[in-house]
Amino acid sequence: MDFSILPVVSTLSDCITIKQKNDIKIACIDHPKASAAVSLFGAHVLSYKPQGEEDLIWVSKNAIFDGQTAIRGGIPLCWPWFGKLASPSHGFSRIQEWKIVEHRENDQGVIVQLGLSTNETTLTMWPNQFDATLTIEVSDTLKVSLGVSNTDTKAWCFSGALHSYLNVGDILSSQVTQMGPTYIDSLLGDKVCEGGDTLKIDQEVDRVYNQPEKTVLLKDEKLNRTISITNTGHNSAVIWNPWQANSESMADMADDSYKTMLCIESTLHADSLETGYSLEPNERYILTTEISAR
Ligand code: TA6
Repeated sequence: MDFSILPVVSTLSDCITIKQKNDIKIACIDHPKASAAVSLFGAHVLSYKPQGEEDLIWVSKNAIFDGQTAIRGGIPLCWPWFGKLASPSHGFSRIQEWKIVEHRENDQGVIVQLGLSTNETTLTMWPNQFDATLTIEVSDTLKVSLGVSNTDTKAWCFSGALHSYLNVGDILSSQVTQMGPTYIDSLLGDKVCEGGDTLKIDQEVDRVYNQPEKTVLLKDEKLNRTISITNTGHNSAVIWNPWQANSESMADMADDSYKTMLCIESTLHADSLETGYSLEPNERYILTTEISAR
């Protein structure tokens, strides 16, 4: 999706312009090394194009930009829980309005940091005090870091993910390596399974790989590139493609969406809200993903 053509709301710096898409403000970054787009609704990365490269990030052409619905595609920020452990699905961060708290740029690239803290709405869904930042570093690679601090007087538990939708030329001529030997298969009632090193996607897949290598590789024959995904702070890497029937049944996916996307997620997975990572008062936790193409 081309965000550069949207109407300008304001100019933040030489490289950062705020644009508007329906009800959403989008920070558009344009630097000689790469361009990128980040929605302030959800702190949701929507695009990352290194110079001369097709977008590494996929956004559904039917995505809804109404400032209430989670955007389909990009890098949804799932926090303070991953999946359907509570409502809303994947936590509230991706449906909250974030603020730009800092931005910097030089000839190496651009850094934008967004922030979100406890407010009346978050307290109705999760009774804990927090301070979260999402730092987006746009350069020869895209680095996205979620930092969460416990500003409460008690410990709280969380899980989460940087749920990247990666753009592929053709899913059937793509393959994934370095996901590790074992996975929990959500399509088989969370059965623990063993898999081979090379994963070809030719049907619906929804798996939590619990021993991934630090870097996962997505080889895309059609676009003649390999996307590299390097994660830290995670305990697993989730892989998801809804395939045809689910794409057809989701209002914000086009029928053939599944052919050009694959989610490879930097995930801190937990089985319940109570068994997530426990963060003490004044402690901070950082979950990252770094994406590049070669
Ligand atoms: O990360 C995989 C997953 O949890 C799938 O089970 C699938 O439902 C997907 O995320 C999308 O979730 P969403 O709430 O965005 O529709």
